[in-house]
Amino acid sequence: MKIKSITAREILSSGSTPSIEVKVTLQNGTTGKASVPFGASAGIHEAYVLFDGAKRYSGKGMLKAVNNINKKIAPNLRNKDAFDQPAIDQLMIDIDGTKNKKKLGGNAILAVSVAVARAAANAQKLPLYAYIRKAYQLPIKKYVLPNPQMVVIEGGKHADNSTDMQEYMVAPIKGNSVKEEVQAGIEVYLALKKVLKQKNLDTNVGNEGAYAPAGLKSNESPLQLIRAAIKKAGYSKKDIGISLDPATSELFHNGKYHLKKEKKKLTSVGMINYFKKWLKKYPEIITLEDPLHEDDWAYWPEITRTTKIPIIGDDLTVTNPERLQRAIDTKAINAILIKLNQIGTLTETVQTCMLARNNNMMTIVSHRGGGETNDTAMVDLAVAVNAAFIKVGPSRGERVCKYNRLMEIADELKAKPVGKNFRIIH
Ligand code: 2PG
Ligand code: MG
Repeated sequence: MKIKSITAREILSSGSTPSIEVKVTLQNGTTGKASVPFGASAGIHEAYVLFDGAKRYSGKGMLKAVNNINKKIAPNLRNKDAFDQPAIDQLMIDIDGTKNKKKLGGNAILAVSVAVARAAANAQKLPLYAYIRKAYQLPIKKYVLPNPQMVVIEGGKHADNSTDMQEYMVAPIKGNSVKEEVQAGIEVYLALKKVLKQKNLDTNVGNEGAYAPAGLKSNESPLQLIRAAIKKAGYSKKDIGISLDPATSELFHNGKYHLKKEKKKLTSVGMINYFKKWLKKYPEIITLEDPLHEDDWAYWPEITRTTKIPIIGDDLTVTNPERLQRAIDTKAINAILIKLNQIGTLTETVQTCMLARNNNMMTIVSHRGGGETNDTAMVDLAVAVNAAFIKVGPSRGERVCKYNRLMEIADELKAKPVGKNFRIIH
């Protein structure tokens, strides 16, 4: 099925900055659309996000990327086979010619990549998740759906005056149904609002729709507040775990991890010990993402070896198969965060997911904290690869559309979430 046309437009994302929307039309008239997000605490090894850098939108316009799609990508992809996604993606990688997709922009390439996949899925009358399995001939038989990982308190680069650490999440793991797990997560989020109000803390939300209260005493206090909220909502740690993403690349300057809230400067070993104390005190913590910075390769194996929970690479691995291979070889992590825009094509993203899977590593597919859109491709990807979790905020339209898509797929497939067995590769 040949591609007839590709058109890109500048749209708005949740960060009140632009993003790109692409429409692909196939020769039989079938269309597919996609839009792409970007991060606030993006890792330095991610695919390049091409912003205009001029005056409009404080330099964050995306007209250069839009132009690259309309003028450089579209003419080269016209008449190419939309059903051959690996070839489509490879062609864009070749046209770009740089290691981090700097010339065309990772944002431009990814928007086209996902829009082509959607058009192809539509032409084959398949939901996107089923098309992804088919297009890459993934050797996965059953559908085991991801649990939610809901950001309920946020700080760091996602909010002013909150914690140094970026994300405190609740992870419902009861496993009966996606609907029940989403409901449980939201009920805890709403209970947390009451807990915060009782303590005279504000309930304004940050970039990802999680609370971002000023005046928290320490980086540890959210753990106590969330523990109280889980209880208040009538759940226990059997139903709901806590997941953390301190996003420590953002805390690391001049050789030390800076915790401003606590006036502490820690070494890598100090940071590891800091988290180990938490893990001991809060056994409900079930996953820990980016406990060390994106190039702290020497210390990652130590925290992974000496803790019992999944240690997730995000900025460390940036959905990049080469960086994941290094992490596998050095035993730096035992779980990986997946973001389509970190690497910039659907094909490379699926490749990274399968590399993780073949090494017995769970995957968590994630939203972005800079500018999100209403695109839900990340959910279909998570379902296609049997990811263990989807990490998404609990409020704001660009977040809840992801949970709504997951619940829609659950109804369609009559499949259950992975629940407590999230570490097992299904
Ligand atoms: C993260 C993400 C998503 P950002 O660090 O995991 O929550 O944040 O998109 O800002 O990099
Ligand atoms: Mg992260």
